[in-house]
Amino acid sequence: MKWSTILKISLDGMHIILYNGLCESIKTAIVKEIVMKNIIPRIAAIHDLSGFGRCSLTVIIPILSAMGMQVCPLPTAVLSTHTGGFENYTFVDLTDHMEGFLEHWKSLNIRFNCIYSGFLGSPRQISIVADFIKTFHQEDQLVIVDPVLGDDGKTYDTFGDEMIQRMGELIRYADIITPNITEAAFLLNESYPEHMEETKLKSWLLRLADKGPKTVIITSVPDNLSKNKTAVVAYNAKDKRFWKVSCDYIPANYPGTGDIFTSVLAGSLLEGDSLPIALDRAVQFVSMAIRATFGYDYPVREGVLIERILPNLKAPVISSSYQILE
Ligand code: PXL
Repeated sequence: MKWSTILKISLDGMHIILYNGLCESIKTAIVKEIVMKNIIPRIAAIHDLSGFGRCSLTVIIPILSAMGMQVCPLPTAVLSTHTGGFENYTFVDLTDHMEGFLEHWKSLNIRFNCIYSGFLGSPRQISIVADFIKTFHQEDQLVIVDPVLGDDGKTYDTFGDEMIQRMGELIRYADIITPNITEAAFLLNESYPEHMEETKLKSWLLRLADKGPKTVIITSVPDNLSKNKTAVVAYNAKDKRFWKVSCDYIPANYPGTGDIFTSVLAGSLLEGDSLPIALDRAVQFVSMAIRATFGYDYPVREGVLIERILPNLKAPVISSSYQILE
């Protein structure tokens, strides 16, 4: 970027006078700071674009934009709808185009504060995403891999054993992973659990952290004590603490809620929130989205009405319900 452009976008009149009085090395340091840090946090979002049904990029972009982040989509596939509950959808696999994005962005020296991947279009995309993470690595960057594979004990339509196995390779590169309980079971080669005792849950979190990510978050965990509750649990290998956020279970399985959860979590962490607060905000937002939708006779496959509640992302955190698991 040219000095003049940086001055124009980042310094007002008063600061320009001060700036002009500085020696060249300090000027260079200021420019470097502005360019490196990104005035607006920037996220590379590696997900599919499903035209209808509110999931992946169609919820990720509005949520993170509303939270003040710049989203740069690297689409993995383009579909007419998502794969849950629709038939005859079109699916355009973009595997052959992803390296072109990577090369072009590299030539532009784009810096990302966060890399966030989700639904991938083919097993071959695993190594492309791993390359992307290595190429754009920088200090203080957050790498989030949502290992999208399935839900309710089953894989999504387009995935099989190869994708499960290769997703296990990709999570090695992540700082944070956010599988739901079905995906956690797939990654650990375990069967889908109807109940989950705390000791077993902790051992799953630790076994996933052993694969590389410092923070492991499992969503949609059935609550042992109450049929009307579900929970999100997390383990942070840095301080060795376990966290849990419970919420009311609403009997409708809306698509896209995993993408919504991880987007709010990412935005919250990039805003500087602690892990338990970010978990809390993400759980509260998903619950609010489900409640905003459930009261209507609205087709489940069309997802939750985030348009109604996006402004809430700007509200301060009001109450916290997270617990530490001893
Ligand atoms: O939200 C997960 C997801 C993302 N993308 C596509 C999907 C699904 C879940 O069904 O089908 C295309």
